[in-house]
Amino acid sequence: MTKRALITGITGQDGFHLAELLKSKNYEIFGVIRGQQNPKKIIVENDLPYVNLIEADLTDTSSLNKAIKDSKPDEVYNLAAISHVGYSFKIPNLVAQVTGVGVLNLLESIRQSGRQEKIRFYQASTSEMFGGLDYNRPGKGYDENALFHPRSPYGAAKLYAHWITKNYRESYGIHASCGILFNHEGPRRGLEFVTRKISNAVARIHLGKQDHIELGNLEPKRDWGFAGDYVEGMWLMLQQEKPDDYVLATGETHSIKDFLELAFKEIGINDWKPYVRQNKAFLRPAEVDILLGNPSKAEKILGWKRKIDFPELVKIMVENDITIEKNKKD
Ligand code: F7E
Repeated sequence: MTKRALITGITGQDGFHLAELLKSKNYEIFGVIRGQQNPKKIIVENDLPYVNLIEADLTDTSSLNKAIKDSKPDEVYNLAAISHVGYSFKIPNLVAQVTGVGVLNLLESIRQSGRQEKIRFYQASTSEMFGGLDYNRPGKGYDENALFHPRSPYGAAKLYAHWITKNYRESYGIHASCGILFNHEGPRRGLEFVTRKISNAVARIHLGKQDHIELGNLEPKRDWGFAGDYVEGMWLMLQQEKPDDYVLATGETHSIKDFLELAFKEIGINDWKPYVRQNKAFLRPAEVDILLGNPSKAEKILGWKRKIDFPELVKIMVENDITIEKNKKD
């Protein structure tokens, strides 16, 4: 029988990859779209024509109730959030409402739908909940039992969402799982995130459209994987008999300087330094210095493993941006 999935955050990078994956598995897919005249609606309509769009908002419970009622989902994937860590310092209250309490609203809609036993729920938790502090850095990377110490309004809101999801699992028996995902990137990543910002700038420098890039702190290290690999892990979590929480990561960490190095090499530039300037506007009030994940549990229980490694990821992103920028007039 065809399964039905409801995806919040369908306009984002992960929504796109997940919809493609579920389509290949013959799901009927419903995507929550938010906001009046959302400019991303047309992109979803073009790129994912098989997705049924439903207008709703995580902060509006009645619209969520209707989304659940209309889509009658077997699986709900909550990928929606205000997800930019730096921006979350500027609108902390809104981030708490959307990224944090919004998840409670969605869980309540599921609980009160009369179909809670039939629905499996995925919550997009994040490595930002760990905070990257020295005392909290196990040698083999953060696993599901590492201590949490979020360093941003975004991380704190996600931690609330994480715990309320676990709470609904324990209190009401909802089949709810949290994927604690480390950074995952790719051609569909928004230009406001550092990897895509770099791949896009490198492409433009290559084509003579700009001569430098302005960045913030170049020292932080991240465990960067490919988003297409990670949505497979989300799906696998909901296919398990029992709900649980899993870290998805590569088990490697690289600095922004490493990313710059590989990205500029793709266009034949060995020394990236003359092309990079620091702009204090991109510094954050508190930084997460290092993130390294330990995906052993997901590898063992879900049989999940990342396929694309770091150099390949950088290459894919730069090549994609060169193609896009070549075809764009500006
Ligand atoms: O920053 C530094 C910045 O914004 C990475 C989100 O998907 O992953 C993402 O959060 C690092 C930080 O991602 C610029 O200070 C330097 O240390 O690409 P990012 P993020 O903050 O790691 C986690 C797992 C999530 O859950 C989030 O939703 O790069 N950095 N210069 C910069 N970052 C940005 N954005 N722009 C710069 O110019």
